[in-house]
Order: sequence, then C-alpha cells, then structure tokens
Amino acid sequence: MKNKQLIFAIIGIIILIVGAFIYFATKPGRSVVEEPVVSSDVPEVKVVEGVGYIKIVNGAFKPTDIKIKAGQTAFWTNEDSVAHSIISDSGTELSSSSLDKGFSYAHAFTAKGTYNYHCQQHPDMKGRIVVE
Ligand SMILES: [Cu+2]
Repeated sequence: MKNKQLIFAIIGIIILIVGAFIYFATKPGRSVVEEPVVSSDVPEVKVVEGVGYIKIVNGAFKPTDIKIKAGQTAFWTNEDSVAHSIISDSGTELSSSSLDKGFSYAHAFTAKGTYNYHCQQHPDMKGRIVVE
C-alpha cells in the first residue's frame, strides 16, 4: 500500500518536472521569433531627394510630424503587423487604401499648408505634414 503511494508521488513529481522543462525550453523560442519585428535599423531620414519617409510602427506614424517643400512627396510604409491607412482629417488630399504590412503609400504635395491625417482603422493614430 505505502509502496503504491510512493510510486504515484514519484510519477507526479516527474510529470511536474517534465512539464516545467517543456514550458521553459519552448519559451525562449517564442521571443526569438518576435525579435525581428521589434528591431529596425532604418535611419530616421526626413527628406531624401524630395521624398519624406514615414514609417508605421507599433500603431504610430514615425515621425509624427514632417516638414517638406511644395512639390515634394511623402512616402509611408507600413512596418506594423496590422493594417493601417492614411486619411486626411479634412477628407481631401490623402486617401490611401488599407495597407497591410510591407505596403506603401505615396502622395505629392503641390500646395503649401498643414495637412493633418489619421488612420481610418485607428482614429487615435495621427500625423501631420507641413508643406512649406
Ligand atoms: Cu492604424
């Protein structure tokens, strides 16, 4: 009788140890998969040869504000895992489709002014282009 209880107790402990081992052994694998999404070595370039680059990362436009000259272009690239869009607050000028990860949208600004925009899917995501 006592031997049986001892054997069950030992089996129970072994199951716990194996379970804990599997849990911790698979955990680092998950963070390795997530790392490339977080890392980004793209420099914070504002305007290169007449194009102002804006990245969409972690649910935000980066940089949020950019300044360009009339005739120059703003170029957005979605590097986020969810889809986003670029829509003018005014309802005119900027109107991208829903951009999945890796997709871009470009718009050339001909008139000076301040252009506020947002993401249609996430109204709290806001950005601004100042055209001088
Ligand atoms: Cu969005």
